[in-house]
Amino acid sequence: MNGQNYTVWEKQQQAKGVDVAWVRERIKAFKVETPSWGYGDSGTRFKVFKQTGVPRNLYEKLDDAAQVHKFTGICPAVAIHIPWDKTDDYGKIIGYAAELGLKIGAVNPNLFQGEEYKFGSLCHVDAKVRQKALDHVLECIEIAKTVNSGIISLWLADGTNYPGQGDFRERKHYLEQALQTVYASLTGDMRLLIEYKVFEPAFYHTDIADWGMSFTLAGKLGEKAQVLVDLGHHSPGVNVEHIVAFLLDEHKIGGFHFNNRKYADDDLIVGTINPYELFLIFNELVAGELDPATAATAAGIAYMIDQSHCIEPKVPAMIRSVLNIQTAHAKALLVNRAALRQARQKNDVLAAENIVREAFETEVKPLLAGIREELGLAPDPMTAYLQSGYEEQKVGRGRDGQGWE
Ligand code: PSV
Ligand code: MN
Ligand code: MN
Repeated sequence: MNGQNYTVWEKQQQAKGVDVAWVRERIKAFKVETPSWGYGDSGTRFKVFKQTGVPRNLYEKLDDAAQVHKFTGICPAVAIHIPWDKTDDYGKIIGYAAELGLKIGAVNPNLFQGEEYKFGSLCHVDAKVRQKALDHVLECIEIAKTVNSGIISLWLADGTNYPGQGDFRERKHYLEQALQTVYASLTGDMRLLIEYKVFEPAFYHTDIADWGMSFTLAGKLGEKAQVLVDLGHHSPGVNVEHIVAFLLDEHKIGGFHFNNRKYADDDLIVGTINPYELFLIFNELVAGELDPATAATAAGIAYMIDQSHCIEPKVPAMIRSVLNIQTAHAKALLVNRAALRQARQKNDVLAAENIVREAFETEVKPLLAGIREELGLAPDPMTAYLQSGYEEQKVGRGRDGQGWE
């Protein structure tokens, strides 16, 4: 679309009651965090497909994340996972990140890979294992303080495989006790985001299985504890946008883990299978931003990607994810809220559905390209990245700690 066509598009939107200047401002303000683990090797339960040139340490993960930020302009923070990203000098990490225009985002404890966690971590029957898990979370809080991160994203793999294996309520009590200590260690503006997941790795029961359980735990702790919604952690058919709206209204949504699901926790590129669902989630978030009663909670939401690409090249996969998120957000900003309200008041079902769907069907590529150019970015980040030569240069890292060759 050339400039003249864009002007026509803008006029059409204005005629529909869309405040285009506001839309542009909101798009510019939106940021999404990428995960350090999304740049490293990953695989399925059956095999890890090793790629050439994957980062071997946090510095190289930051190098890759910096590329995603360089070309999209909206990813200045990188989430870390401990111990995957453990280092003996976090000061150096912050400095290196700052040189790349990045900062460290959420700190994710890992309570799922130790041998001792075979039967659980914070919910384990053995007090020694529970203490070890708790110490790890407390260590992560200290790391978060060191790297100036305000967020601990807590996910437990705890659960059981068979009826009778565990005492649901006893495990819940263990968890509540541990979370009290965790919560008491948060300082300043730090927040604890509690992630839920319906199943996996445990198959019979999961100790924090759904948003209601995260919500209850967070509610008992206090304001600094909120729910983290990971798009891959629900049963098929669950209305995630409704959960989002409900949590927003309760001021209890603290963050997102974006990814794509078809069957379960697929962790693939967000927005590839069901872009309409992603848009509908943003539709609720934008509505929440516009409502003075929920605006502050909406503004505090940490938007994060939680993906592990195992068959596709990682940096372009992350760029695609970011672009899909930005597109869904832009489209949600185009919903004519006044007209939607009127249609709802009249119970005009077809008009209401049409207003929402029309925004989704609106082409936003020229809008986004124009905004990027205004910000000094290439209008098409994917093409620009692929032409930059970084993918080829990255291959030179080699493997096995040899460094760039
Ligand atoms: C678990 O499935 C999860 O969504 C949690 O957020 C973990 O920290 C992450 O994936 C690990 O990839
Ligand atoms: Mn997650
Ligand atoms: Mn997950």
